[in-house]
Amino acid sequence: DEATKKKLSSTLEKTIAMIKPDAVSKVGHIMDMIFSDGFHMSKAIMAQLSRTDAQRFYAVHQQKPFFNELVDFITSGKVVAMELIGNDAVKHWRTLAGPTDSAVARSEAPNSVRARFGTDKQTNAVHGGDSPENAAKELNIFFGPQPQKNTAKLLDCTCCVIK
Ligand code: IDP
Repeated sequence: DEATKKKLSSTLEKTIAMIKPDAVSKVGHIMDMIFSDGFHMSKAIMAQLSRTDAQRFYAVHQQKPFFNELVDFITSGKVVAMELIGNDAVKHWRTLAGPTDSAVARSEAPNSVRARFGTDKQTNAVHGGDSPENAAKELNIFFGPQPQKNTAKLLDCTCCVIK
C-alpha cells in the first residue's frame, strides 16, 4: 500500500561497492552474493585506477602509516566499481562485505565476502562506502563527468537510479 511504498522509498539509499584487484577474478561469485542479498546494481565499471585517483579515493587515510602501501595495492590491477541501491544500502553492503581484516571476518562473519575471498587486513577483496556522502564522492571518481582512462563500462542501467 501507499504507506509501505513511502516507507520503502524513504530508506532507499545508494552506495559504492568496489572489488579490489585481489578478487577481480571472483567477480561472478561476488555479484551473485550481492544480487542474492537483494541489492539492485545500477552501474558497474572495470577500471585500473591511476595513482592520483587512488589517492583521491583513499584521501581520508592520507595520514595512516599504510597509505602508500594501500595505494600500491589498489593500483596494482583492475578493480570493478559498482553502484548499489537498496534499503539501508551503506550499512547493508558493509555487513555483507564483513570486517576489514579477512582473518577476523572468517571467525566472526564466515558468510561475508571478505571471509570467503579476502586474505588479510589489507588484501581484503572489497571496499564499501562508509556513509552516503563518502559513497557519493567515491562513485564520482568512477562515474563522474571526467572521461576515464583504462576503463571498460560493464553496465549502465538507469532503471533504478535514485537521484
Ligand atoms: P574498511 O575498508 O573496512 O572501511 P578502513 O579502516 O577504512 O577499512 O581501511 C581502508 C582499507 O585500508 C582497508 O579496506 C584495507 O584494504 C586497508 N587497511 C586498513 N587497515 C590496514 C592496516 O592496518 N594495514 C594495511 N592496510 C590496511
